[in-house]
Parts: sequence; structure tokens; C-alpha cells
Amino acid sequence: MSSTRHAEIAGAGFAGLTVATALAQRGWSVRLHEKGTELREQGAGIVLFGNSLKVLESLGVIDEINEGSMTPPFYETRMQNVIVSDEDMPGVWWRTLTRPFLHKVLSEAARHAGVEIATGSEVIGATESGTLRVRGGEELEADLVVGADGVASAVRDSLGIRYDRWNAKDGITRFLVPRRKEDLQRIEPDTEWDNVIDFWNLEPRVLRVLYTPANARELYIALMAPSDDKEGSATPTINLDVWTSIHPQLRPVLEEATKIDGKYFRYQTNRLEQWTKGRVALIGDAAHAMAPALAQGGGCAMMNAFTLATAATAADPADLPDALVEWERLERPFTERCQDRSQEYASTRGMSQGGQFVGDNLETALYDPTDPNRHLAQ
Ligand code: FAD
Ligand code: 5PR
Repeated sequence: MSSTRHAEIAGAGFAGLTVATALAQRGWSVRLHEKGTELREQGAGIVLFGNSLKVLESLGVIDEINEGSMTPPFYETRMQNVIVSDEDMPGVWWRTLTRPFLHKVLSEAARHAGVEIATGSEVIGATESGTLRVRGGEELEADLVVGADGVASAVRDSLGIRYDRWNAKDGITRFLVPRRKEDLQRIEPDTEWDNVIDFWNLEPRVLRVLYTPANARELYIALMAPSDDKEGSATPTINLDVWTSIHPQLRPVLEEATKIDGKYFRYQTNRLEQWTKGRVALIGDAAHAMAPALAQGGGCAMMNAFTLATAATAADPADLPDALVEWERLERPFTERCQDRSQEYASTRGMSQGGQFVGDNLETALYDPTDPNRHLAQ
């Protein structure tokens, strides 16, 4: 093999695009397989913290991210429409944005770094010696194979890696809608409509709206209801009467949501017996799907994607499998602690008490995957 190392990557979500770009920027030749016929992200909004923002900075796209995103003044939590906390998270770097925008910025960065992107290319499996198999195609050889193919990962399952999975009782339907800020202000003039507002309502029924401004024009709303609540979880069109009966001040934006086809997702957490096997590494939801409570699923996906790229680049090519095991040993505990905390919040609905962005809950947000000295103190 030539001195240029080669990576084959499954899945062009946030994890796959990040590892592909970081490897290409470090001199690797990289092919990224996406089963979708187009490169795009259908999700709504996302909150990113310092751990992933540092990665975006290192990839060279932070100015673009800053232009298309915002930092709301406060992360507000309300219970039965009474404010229980307004957190401004001193010392914490955080931004809100839309997922299509983040996906576009990362896709452009990947192309610019020289990543070969193969759309309509469905990965059906991998081998630990470092091959990737694509539907209807041959075995592609690589120094490093990455499974970034999401919760239903074909790479993971083809390797026989076992995992535990938990589904929460609640789920969520997410939308990107126009801000309608003036209409909201008319209804509730005293509310700061630039805040993130987590509108919890547990009585008489569990219907929560997480309101997240993503930029000057777009608002991300996430509507949470228990999966056994037929009306609350109704899709593709939300039940406007039910949602406005509990959250009347959100009528303008809930009306906007009725114009869009929604999809209800149950929260899921995965825990694998191992993240690596030979020359294959798993990242993102393929390896560590988590409940979204602390807004770190995508953040952990991007930080693990980035540290995988730096660890693989630093390794002697012959010893790559050992380097992957060491990468997992060092990085995985941060993600697992975040999974545990998010799972606990999701299953107890503890975020309704507010004040969650403090202490240990900020461990992942404050983690700097780009700091080469980050493990020295351990
Ligand atoms: P995915 O986004 O699932 O990407 C996988 C890609 O692989 C897709 O493009 C798919 O088409 C492709 N693919 C799949 N199978 C194959 C195959 N066999 N061959 C080729 N390609 C394939 N995270 C945050 O950080 N902040 C938040 O605010 C936040 N909110 C969330 C809200 C909800 C309701 C949920 C469910 C999650 C949230 N997350 C959040 C988590 C975040 O969305 C995920 O963790 C993140 O998108 C995972 O990225 P990924 O690249 O691993 O997987
Ligand atoms: N935070 C964010 C989010 O999108 C969700 C949650 C928390 C940013 C759900 O989508 O707790 O459900 C949550």
C-alpha cells in the first residue's frame, strides 16, 4: 500500500462527515458512503456545546457556523407555565442552529478537504481486517473502516457486536417553523422569546414543548408526549386542539407545525460491548445513541469522530487496531457518563425541575477533544 492511508466510512451524518473531514485534513484519502441518494439532513434543530464547537473550530468552519446560529440569552425552564429556572451558563460555550444548516456546512467542509462522497451507496457490512462491503459492489479495502451509519448500523451488526438498548416511555416530534416572534410577543409581552424555553406540563397530562430559536428566522420546536398518548403523539399532523389547550401562548408556532409532516421518535439509548473490532471503529448513534435530555447526542458523535481521526493519524499503521482500543479506553467513559445522565433525566422527566446545566452535567459540554493534553491529568 502507498504511504497515503485510506479510510472507508459508512454514513454521512454528523459523525461520518466529521471523521471524514478530519482525516482528509490530515492527509488521508477518504471515501464516504451515504445510502441516501442526496446528501441532506431531515431533522429540525440542534443545540451544540463547546465540545462539538471546538471540533467545528478545528475543522475551520466556526465563522460560518457563528453566522448561521445564535446563543439565546437564557435557557429557561417552565413547569405548568411558571418559570423554575433561567440559566445563562456562565463560561459555557453554546449555540443553537438548524440541523440542515449544520449538515450543509459539514458537507461542504468534507468536499473542500477532498473527501470522495458516494451517495446512493448502501453499506452492508465490514470485516475486522479492514474491508467495507457496499450493496452490489466489491469489498473495499482500507487502513481504517468507520461505521457512522446511525442507530441501525449495518457495520456494527455485520461484525456481531452485541449491545443493550433502552427505549424511553416518552418520544418527541420535531419541527422547524418560522419564528413568528411578533405574534408571540403580542400574546405574551413579558416573555423573552429569544430564550430557549422548555415548557413542561405534567398535569393534567404530559405534553411538553421545547422551544429553541435557531436563528433570526427559524424556530425549532420539539413536542414531547408519552408514546401511549395517542393524541399527543399523533403524526404526521399534530393535534392542534390538544397542544393549544395546554400551551395556548404557542398557538402561532403550533399552527405552523400543522403545515408540516411530523414523525414521532421514541428516545433510545444503545450500549455496545465494544466500539472497535480490528480496523473498524464505530461512532455516533451506531455506537452510543442517547436520550436527548442534555442535548449531547450529536455533540458526542462529533467529538468522538474527531478524536478517532487524531488517534488513527497518530498511530503506526501496523498497530492501528491497538490504537483504536486505546482510543476507546480513553474516550468512551466521557460519552457513557453523558448517556447515563441523559437517560436518568429522560426517564424521571427531571429536566422539568430546571437548573440542569451545572456541575457534572456540564462535563461533556466543557470537554475539549482538540486539546492534546486532555488526558494528562488522568
Ligand atoms: P445519523 O444522523 O443517524 O446519520 C447516519 C447516516 O448514515 C445517515 O445519513 C444515514 O442515511 C446513513 N446510513 C445509515 N445506514 C447506512 C448504510 N447501511 N449505508 C450507508 N449509509 C447509511 N444531539 C445534540 O447534540 N444536540 C441536540 O440538541 C440533539 N437533539 C436531539 C433530539 C432528538 C429527538 C433526538 C432523537 C436526537 C437528538 N440529538 C441531539 C442526537 C443527534 O441527533 C444524534 O446523536 C446524531 O444526529 C447522530 O449522528 P450520526 O451521524 O451518528 O447518525
Ligand atoms: N434538549 C434538546 C432536544 O432537542 C430535546 C431534549 C433536550 C436540544 C429533544 O429533542 O430532553 O427531549 C429533550
